[in-house]
Amino acid sequence: MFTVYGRANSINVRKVLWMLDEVGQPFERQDWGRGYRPTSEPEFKQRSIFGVVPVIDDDGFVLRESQTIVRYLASKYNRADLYPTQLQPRAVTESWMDWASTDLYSAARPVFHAMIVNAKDPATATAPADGVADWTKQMHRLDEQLSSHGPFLMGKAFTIADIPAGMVVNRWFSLKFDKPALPAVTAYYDRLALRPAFRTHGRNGTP
Ligand SMILES: N[C@@H](CCC(=O)N[C@@H](CS)C(=O)NCC(=O)O)C(=O)O
Repeated sequence: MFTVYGRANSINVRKVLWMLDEVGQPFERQDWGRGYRPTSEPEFKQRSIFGVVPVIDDDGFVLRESQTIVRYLASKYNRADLYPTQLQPRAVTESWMDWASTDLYSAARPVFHAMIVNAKDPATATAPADGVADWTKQMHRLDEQLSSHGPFLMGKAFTIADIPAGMVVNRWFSLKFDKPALPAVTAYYDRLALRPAFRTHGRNGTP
């Protein structure tokens, strides 16, 4: 039995759900986290003392950290096409994942929190200008990489490097604020949407 502990609207849980579908791993999911069962409950904390989602339980093997789980699944299914086994391309893949979950996501987070998590009414919430400026700077970097070395982050083919970035790109296009034209990112968002797993868990109407 493979169980995912975490609400399906969390960006970190969605990375894992996307990857589960990419590799075809059957799973069940339990709703934990903001708006659902609190992760402070002992039943959750015995799986992760940090009290954050996602956590997986693969036949008794418990693991936290969304990106580690994505890499675990790629390795479990021997998907060298998604996660290169050669040292250097593997390291570059990981560098894109790290960048997306640190610099890119950290820049997106204040805007998301202002417009959705902390907004009295998300329909009328406005984006904080300084947050938009920080996020836009990182999105320009993504656009530059995709236009010069794309169409995916590792070049010709989709890899797990695209999962954390793809989730932030979905958030970028899902939130309403003035954005510069980023042609390579726009094409990337459409290209990712050719993947059923991204349509189900990423570009599914949820920011
Ligand atoms: N580094 C962790 C971060 C996990 C995290 O911050 N999860 C958020 C949701 S995206 C969370 O659990 N928030 C508290 C909650 O939902 O109760 C990962 O990538 O798995």
